[in-house]
Amino acid sequence: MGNNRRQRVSDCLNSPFQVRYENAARLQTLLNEEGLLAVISFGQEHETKDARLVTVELPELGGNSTLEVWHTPCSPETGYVGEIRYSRTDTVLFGYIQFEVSRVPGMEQATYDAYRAILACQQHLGYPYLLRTWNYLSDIHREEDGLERYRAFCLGRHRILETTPDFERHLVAATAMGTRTSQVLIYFLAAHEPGFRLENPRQVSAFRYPSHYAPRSPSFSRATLKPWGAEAHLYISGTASIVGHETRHVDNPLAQLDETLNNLQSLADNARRLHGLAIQSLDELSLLKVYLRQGVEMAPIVQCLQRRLGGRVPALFLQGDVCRNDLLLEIEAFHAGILGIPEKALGG
Ligand code: 3EB
Repeated sequence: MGNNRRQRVSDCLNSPFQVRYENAARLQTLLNEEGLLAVISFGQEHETKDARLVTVELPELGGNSTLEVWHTPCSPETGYVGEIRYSRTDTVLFGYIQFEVSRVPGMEQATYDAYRAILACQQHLGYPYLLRTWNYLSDIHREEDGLERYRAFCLGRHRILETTPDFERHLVAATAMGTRTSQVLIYFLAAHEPGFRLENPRQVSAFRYPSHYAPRSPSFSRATLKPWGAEAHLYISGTASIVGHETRHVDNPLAQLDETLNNLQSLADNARRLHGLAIQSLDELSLLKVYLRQGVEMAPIVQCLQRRLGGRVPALFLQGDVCRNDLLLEIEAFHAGILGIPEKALGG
């Protein structure tokens, strides 16, 4: 790909990329396309090494083999900065880091170091603001030196992010999910300008969770809203059946799904009220990614989703270990929409 970034400025005035689910049989074709910012595959890792390709090693459910494809009208440039592989346009930076965590120095320090490498890459290339992160952690519930690995991850992430200017205001949407492989994978999206941090009035902000969940609270926001000209992207974090800061409906997957959808609706309402994002109901979302804990049956979840969303939103189902033991499922979402006038500015 080299340095031939043949792009017209006008191409990137609105959303710099679009996201779609496509059939995994298209992988080679996609990798030969110029306008590919990133492609995320699921399940087994591929032989092909490409800075635009990451593999989330979680089994896809439902018998399909799906890719998440980030198309751009530009020609991304790819490369390395330190341990980060990246793909970028003039507007956005996609990057990832993958590593083994050994007992020494352990998950906290490994997370600290990984995020330090990400921040350095962002600084070096000039995309200082994160918009969203995905964190896939091996053995997320295992205890090491008396601390669950997810909690050690939270410690390391907090310790590095709190060194950045105005860090709570700039917290971004995230996913943190357990995998059954040995490596940790973190991938991210960053830009020249920050997005807006969005919280959910039904939920205590994760960065304000009481300390019994983790010695340092999880450093993420419920969503990031990023205006791109007259358009906007809404990156919604992994969202679960949590009201206030407590898990609801322990052992009841369908009730957890219902509560999760209530949370997603409340977030969408907040994006409309505060920023004028043109979204009324969840069936307008662009994409969903549904994570089910092992043993949770998929068919009833699909039925219930169809009842509430009418089956109009493309959804990908993965099996993963949600980071709180009592959560049976989690849903993340992406929405590309239009910005209008915020209701709050109209007195709404
Ligand atoms: C929750 O709402 C569920 O630590 O980055 C969801 C998404 C969750 C991201 C993270 C954790 C994270 O607290 C867990």
